[in-house]
Amino acid sequence: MNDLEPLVQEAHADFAQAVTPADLENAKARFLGKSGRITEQLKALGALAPDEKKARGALINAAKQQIEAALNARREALAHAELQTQLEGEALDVSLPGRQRGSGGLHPISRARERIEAIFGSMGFDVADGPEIETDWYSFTALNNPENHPARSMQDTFYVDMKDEHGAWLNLRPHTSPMQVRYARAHAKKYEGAAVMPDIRVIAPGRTYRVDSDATHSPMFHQVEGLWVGENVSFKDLKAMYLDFIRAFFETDELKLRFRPSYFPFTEPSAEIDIMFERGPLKGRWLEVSGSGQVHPQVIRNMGLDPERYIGFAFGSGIDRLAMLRYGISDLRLFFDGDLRFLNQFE
Ligand code: 2NM
Repeated sequence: MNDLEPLVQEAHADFAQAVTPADLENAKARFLGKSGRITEQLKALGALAPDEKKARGALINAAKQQIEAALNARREALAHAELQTQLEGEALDVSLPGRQRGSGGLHPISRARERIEAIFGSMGFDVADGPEIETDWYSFTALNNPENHPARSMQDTFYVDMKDEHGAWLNLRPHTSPMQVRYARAHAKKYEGAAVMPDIRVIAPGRTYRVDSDATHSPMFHQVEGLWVGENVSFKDLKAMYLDFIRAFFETDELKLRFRPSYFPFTEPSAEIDIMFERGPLKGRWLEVSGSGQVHPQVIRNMGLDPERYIGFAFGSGIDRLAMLRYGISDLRLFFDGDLRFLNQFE
């Protein structure tokens, strides 16, 4: 061991302590810089005798090379560590699914509505849609809802802070029947004075609103109402038509239907329509799927038609409820949460 050995050790220790390239360059200057420790040693050579100079010079050079080697090793180590940190920071998990532009899909209620429209379309029904903000006359009066009927109260119907030309508050339609009345009036007007009027066959699907909110009621829900008016229409037409529809909708003929007496202001007589599956998970229970009835003569009159000549049948079903039954959904609110984990199942 020579007297320069501790200096080499010291350089090793200093370089090891450097954690950034700048630290390392400072440490380098302390040993190899203009007034560094090795440089000092080399300067001191001048004072030595020529024969001593050669041996001492070789020793100093050897120490210098060792220090330079240590410096380079540390430089590489720091560069490697820096690269490592950078790579970790930019780490890519190649096992993750790629980010794609979703293709999107129809909401289950829209799918159910489109099925309903296609089925009724194939049976010769027109599809009508119209305003969701309605006048008092179309939502209630035309439909034979008496002035003091609870449906007209603030607890049942949403009102808009705006009045119509008769001074009555506008409302968010509580059913799609106003659209049936609008459609029937336009139809009646079109054939006014004609010898014969083609039957009115129309469905009105769409958003409806009522002050109600729990697991089976949403303040906004969807209805489809159907109307068939003609000179020679009967309850059996309603029954056959609805049975065809419901069997097509659920894609099964193993399904029974019954009418159960009920009450609606706009129909007389009125009935609930229940269905029972003879197969599958819902087998054996009567399920209420619709209201229905013979359109009240006063409503026929409000459609611009003579109730002595024309007879009408109508039904009203909840699209949400039909979709729940078809897709096996237990909570109505899932439709309106917008949770993609739920919605993506219907693509
Ligand atoms: C229902 C039940 C029974 C209905 C009546 C009419 C119209 F416009 F003709 F008067 N449209 N829909 C009706 C009849 C709706 O929903 C439970």
